[in-house]
Amino acid sequence: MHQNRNLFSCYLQGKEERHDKVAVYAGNRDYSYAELADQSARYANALVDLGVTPGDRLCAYIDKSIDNVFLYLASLRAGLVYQPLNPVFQPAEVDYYLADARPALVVCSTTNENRVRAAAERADVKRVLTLDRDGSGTLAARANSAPTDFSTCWCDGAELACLLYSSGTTGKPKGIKLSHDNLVANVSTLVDLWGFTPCDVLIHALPLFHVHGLFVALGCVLTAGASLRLLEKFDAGEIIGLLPETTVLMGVPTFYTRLLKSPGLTRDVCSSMRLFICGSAPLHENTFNQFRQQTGHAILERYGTSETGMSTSNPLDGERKAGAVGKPLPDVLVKIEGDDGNEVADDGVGEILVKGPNVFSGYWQLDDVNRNAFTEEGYFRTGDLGERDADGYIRIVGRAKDMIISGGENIYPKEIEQCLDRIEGVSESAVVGVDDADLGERVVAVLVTASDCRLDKADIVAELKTQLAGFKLPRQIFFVDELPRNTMGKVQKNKLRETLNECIPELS
Ligand code: MCA
Repeated sequence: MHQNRNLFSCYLQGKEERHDKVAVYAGNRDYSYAELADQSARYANALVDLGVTPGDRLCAYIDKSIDNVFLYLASLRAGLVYQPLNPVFQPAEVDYYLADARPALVVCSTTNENRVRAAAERADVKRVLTLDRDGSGTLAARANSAPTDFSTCWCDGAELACLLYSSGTTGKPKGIKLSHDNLVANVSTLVDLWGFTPCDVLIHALPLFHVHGLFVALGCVLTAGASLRLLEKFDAGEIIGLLPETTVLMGVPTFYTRLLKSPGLTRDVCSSMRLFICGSAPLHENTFNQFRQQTGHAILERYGTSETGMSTSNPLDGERKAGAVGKPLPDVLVKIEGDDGNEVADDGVGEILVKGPNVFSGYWQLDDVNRNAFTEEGYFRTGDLGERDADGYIRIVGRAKDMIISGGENIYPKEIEQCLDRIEGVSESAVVGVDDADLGERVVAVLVTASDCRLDKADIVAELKTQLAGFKLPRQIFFVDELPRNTMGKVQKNKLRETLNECIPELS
């Protein structure tokens, strides 16, 4: 009989030799691999008792905690499709995800329970249970009294493990279907490529609802039988304090710029570190160089998308080039396609296309979109623009899609513009990302108002706050008489961005 291809097996199944080893340090406790197995079994039993069955979606709208890790593992073990949501989403945003994915169960914090119950009712979602950061809640209570043995759901590999959402030019988030095979293939490659061993200790300060924190950081550690320190969120001082007992850090560029600004980041505190990895947004060459000078470490930059997981990486051994995201992973094919549909020559710019076992099978219930998302040969069109140098290293030079990356979070202008356009007195709006030393890009809104209307910026933000998560809110708002348009009447966002970058000072 062939082996179970459930992602959980890759992490823990039948790996008795690592049972006593610490898997996670969280708060002032540590959790062994055996405890992860037991606790995830309890949660899996609780889920099955609730009547959910393999293939059902489980929406996790919860804060980061060790119980969040148990729940994620339980979802895999029970054969459910894990749908994580950013816990800072507003009810209006949650409505959409519930209506689209139709989960069998939503797990949320007690604070959000009433709002989620109302949203669940609107979307005809039957079960709402709670799980709080401190390990309490109605689901936690059920798990606490459940048995610690559970037979992990058998998978052939093609079954969905996760449904992650990313927005698009229309402003409507799309569900990304990731199978157990997609996730196993990518994490296994990364563990080898980045030289993970059971001796590694990784600082985990990323959210647990994105590819980066969930599949890459947590995934590499569990696959390798290493350990991680689970931090609630990024805090530069806390991380610098932990570096002497750490071997790997994964982060977005904002982590590195903030670490450089903090006191105490020296070669000495990094002496046990073997690897700093960066992704999710472009790492500025200055940050790479300054970090190297101050710590002696060349940050390893890599590139991925939610649809593909990781696709390229700078090498563990060998030159890590500043401003480059490295070469395709060993089992991944990357093509750079020009406007004419042909592959471009070295140093030519084109769209990055990706094919391999890491690539998702399509967007959730969006057959029309899926037809254009892949080429005839099965390459996924990332929408990112790149070029490949003579050594085979790829650089990301732009995005074909109208998207802002702020602090590693992807933000879609359309979604914000739609909210702005609904405000009385706003005739039209354009939202762009301008350069920001801390976040890489920050959200800026430019508005045209009706001639007889004076709008207050604070009121606009207050109105947006009721509909959008805080990280999407414009940090600055400008009023103009008209938006720059091309001859076709299309708003020239590039021009707007250039003007704003030239005219407005950095925020302090
Ligand atoms: C928080 N705020 C933000 C952001 N995060 N504003 C803009 N952009 C952000 N990313 C706002 C909050 O709304 C709040 O506003 C204020 O900042 C402080 O909030 P706090 O939670 O304290 O923020 P922070 O701790 O400073 O967070 C910044 C951060 C965080 C550390 C950069 O956003 C982060 O961990 N980002 C990582 C995201 C990530 O994992 N991306 C991977 C996705 P107010 O004060 O007004 O309320 S991409 C991926 O997975 C792909 C495939 C890949 O390749 O990796």
